Amino acid sequence: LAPKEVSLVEIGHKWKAKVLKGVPPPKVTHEEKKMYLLTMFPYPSGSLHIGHLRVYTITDALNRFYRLNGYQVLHPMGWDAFGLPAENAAIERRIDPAVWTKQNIAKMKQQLSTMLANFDWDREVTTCSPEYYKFTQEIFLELFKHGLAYQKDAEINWDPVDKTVLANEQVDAQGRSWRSGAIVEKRKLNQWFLGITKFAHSLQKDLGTLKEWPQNVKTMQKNWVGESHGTEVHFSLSQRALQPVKVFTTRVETLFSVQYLALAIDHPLVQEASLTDLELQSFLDLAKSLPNDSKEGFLLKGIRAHNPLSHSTQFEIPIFVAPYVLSGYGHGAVMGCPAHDERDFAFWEQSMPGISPLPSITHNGCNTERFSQLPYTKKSGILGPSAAEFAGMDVNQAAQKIAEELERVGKGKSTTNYRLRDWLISRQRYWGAPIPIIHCESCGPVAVPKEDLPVMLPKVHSLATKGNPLKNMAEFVDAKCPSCGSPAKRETDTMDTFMDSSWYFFRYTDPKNIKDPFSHKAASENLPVDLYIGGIEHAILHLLYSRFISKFLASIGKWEDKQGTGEPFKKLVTQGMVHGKTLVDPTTGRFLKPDEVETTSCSDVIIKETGQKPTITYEKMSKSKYNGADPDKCIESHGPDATRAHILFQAPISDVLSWDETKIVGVERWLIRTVNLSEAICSNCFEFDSEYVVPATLSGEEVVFHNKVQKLLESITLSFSDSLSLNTVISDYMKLTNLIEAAHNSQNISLNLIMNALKILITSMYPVAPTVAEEACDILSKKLSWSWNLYEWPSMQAIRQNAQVRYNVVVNGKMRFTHCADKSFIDDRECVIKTLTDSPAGKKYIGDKVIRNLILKNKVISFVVE
Ligand code: ANZ
Ligand code: ZN
Repeated sequence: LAPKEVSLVEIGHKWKAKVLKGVPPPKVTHEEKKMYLLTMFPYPSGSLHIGHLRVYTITDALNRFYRLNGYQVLHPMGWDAFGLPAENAAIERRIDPAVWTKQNIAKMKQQLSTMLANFDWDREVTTCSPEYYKFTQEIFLELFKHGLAYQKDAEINWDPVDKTVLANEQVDAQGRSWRSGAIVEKRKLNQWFLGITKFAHSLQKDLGTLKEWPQNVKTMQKNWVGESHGTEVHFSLSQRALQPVKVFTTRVETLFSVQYLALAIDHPLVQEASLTDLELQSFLDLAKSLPNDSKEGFLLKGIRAHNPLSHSTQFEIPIFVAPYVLSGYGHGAVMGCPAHDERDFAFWEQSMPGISPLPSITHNGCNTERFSQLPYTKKSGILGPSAAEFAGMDVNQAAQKIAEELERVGKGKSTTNYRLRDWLISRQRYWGAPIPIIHCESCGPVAVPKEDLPVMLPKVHSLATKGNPLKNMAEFVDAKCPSCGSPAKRETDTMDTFMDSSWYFFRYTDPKNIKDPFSHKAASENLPVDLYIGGIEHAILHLLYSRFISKFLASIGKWEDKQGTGEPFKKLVTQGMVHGKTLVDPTTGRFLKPDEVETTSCSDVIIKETGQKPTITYEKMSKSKYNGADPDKCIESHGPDATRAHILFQAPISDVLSWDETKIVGVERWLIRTVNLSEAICSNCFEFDSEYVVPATLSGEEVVFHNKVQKLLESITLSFSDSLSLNTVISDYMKLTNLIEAAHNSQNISLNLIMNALKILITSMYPVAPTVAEEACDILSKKLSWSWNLYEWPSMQAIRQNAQVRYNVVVNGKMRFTHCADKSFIDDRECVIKTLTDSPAGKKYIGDKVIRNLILKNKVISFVVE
């Protein structure tokens, strides 16, 4: 092929306008062939980063693939536009967050079009627009109506930098804010919560139905919900006026080894005792700063507890206050079994000197000495003599019998506990959807009537400080009680932005609805989402909240799914991160800027100043490491098609992608070759039969060619529809290109068959490289005065039996060489003799000798010569 100047950038520009008009309508559209392809909508932060480019390339390619296959694809896009980043940026720049957000959306939309991402823009949603948040508020009010939105005083996580409350989920294990990184403080405030725990069981159970979710995400969800089956046990107290202490245990069979009770620092009993006990007060002050795994304890004086199944009537169990007991879990109280639990053992070591642990589970039912190594935490063994009438039972049976007995005497029951807490949605910030509630002195919190929605977020002239300016805006705060008409105060908290993103995929199904968030019909027809693609960073919160809201909306009849679980996402794919090439000076350990290095003539990278080689690694992109990549620049210098193909080619979609722009030359060369190949094949100027179908008989070489083409087509098709192995799609394209090039050079394959294969290549490339595919299609159509529908996925054709036979050629009884030819080859004796005696091997073994006889039998050609 003559190399030709093809500019992928130019091709990209040339076709951009056309491609942007929308994906061409597929030829066949079956009502039942529907696909809801969802990609996590971005924060309008101002520019697309390379991670966005990656995920939108994936969904865009899939979108085009499914349309070419005749699906009606829903491929919408929108903006998760409320939230702190916008607000903080607006404060810094002293501009209205609404204006800032709008500018960013415009810019990012432009970038999306540059990368040729084809979204259903007529379904665009922006969560900060009143048309959208009106319905976020309506959904809040539905929750309120159903008792699932409520206010309570809560010890909350206060982010001192962003000056707002954070959900537990937004605080990391080190106690830092997920956003600002500040150490979070505890404060007590009256806050709004959503009753997600009412759905805890279904959130846990239905994970089992999500067959097409990655296991790691399901495990994270499961742990987050933290369902735990156990028993509630009531311990009565020596001060009989007091309520018994309830504990939650998953090991009720250890009841006879309880040696103390431990209470969380805000347990009601502790709070009450602290009113009169100064020592306890100072312990509680100290406890606030102790780490969670601390084994400090404070013995409550003058009060003891009684084991509910003990035959002794004495109150012999001491009660401690211990920070290791979590206040939010179970009943905030633990029955301490030093002999059988690690944490209790550690506590006992520190706080109960001189008392030995009392195991109640034994190896064989009598010999407790065998467990010299306490604590014995295995859930197996036989209950020992201390277990009264349960002695001799194995642990599982004992657990059941003890629970039954507790229930019978009214001192306990089986229960299920969850780690999941209700969702705190109050935010004391401006840039969010106002909570649509009016507080009235006589009626309490009252819902804003539906016809008064949205509660508009008032404009602020300058957002000078962090915190909530709404509080100080009398015109916002002062309102009339919708119920009794007396003067009342509007709620000034705004909603957590996870609330906005928990239902946006419903809105996409019916984005223009002005009456309701969405219609029952539109949602039920389109949901659940067939394929949801997004970042692993949303594996817990966003997905959990979305599942909750979807289930809630299903439970109140707003939509209906075939499975009846209310699960919103059928298949989930988490795309991997993009890491940037990071250069480090090996002597100083300093991160190097790209312009501090150069490439030598022997293509080594060296540090300009020192001539040393830098250490190269791939790491999470960050400004301080100078390893970021700008999607715009890449598209500008290589064109959108090459950029997209490069992204897909470099790594399987769920793996980390190590971004190295220099490696793009490979796909660039391939794309140019496809254009050149189209030109070259056309320049033969033959009459291509536009009605061409692969004929029934093909030559042996043609069969081989045909089969290879079909196998590659099958592999490409399955990669898109099944395995989502999009990196191998690119390598399959390359193989197909090589195959066609070789066939074209070999001259043994009919041009019609080659042209047919070229059409397969070009159409199947379209999802990834739409402009190059269209350019190639254009070349062929122009030169050959026929056109084909590029927008129809090539149908797969049967693999042909290979007609080639390998014949063994025997000369005077000796097997000399082999010859490949059609089955029909031996039908023509003259042709056999001529072909074989002319072949190089034939010349050697037969030469000019006289042929006396020729026997043709099966795959053996036998010469008798003299
Ligand atoms: C007695 C016992 C004996 C326990 C034993 C364990 C082993 P999961 O599985 O996470 O639900 N627990 C209960 N409430 C607690 C609280 N508020 N803070 C800290 N720990 C608490 O754990 C349940 C177990 O955690 C319960 O079972 C209880 O200790 C403890 F050999 O009760 B166990
Ligand atoms: Zn009122």
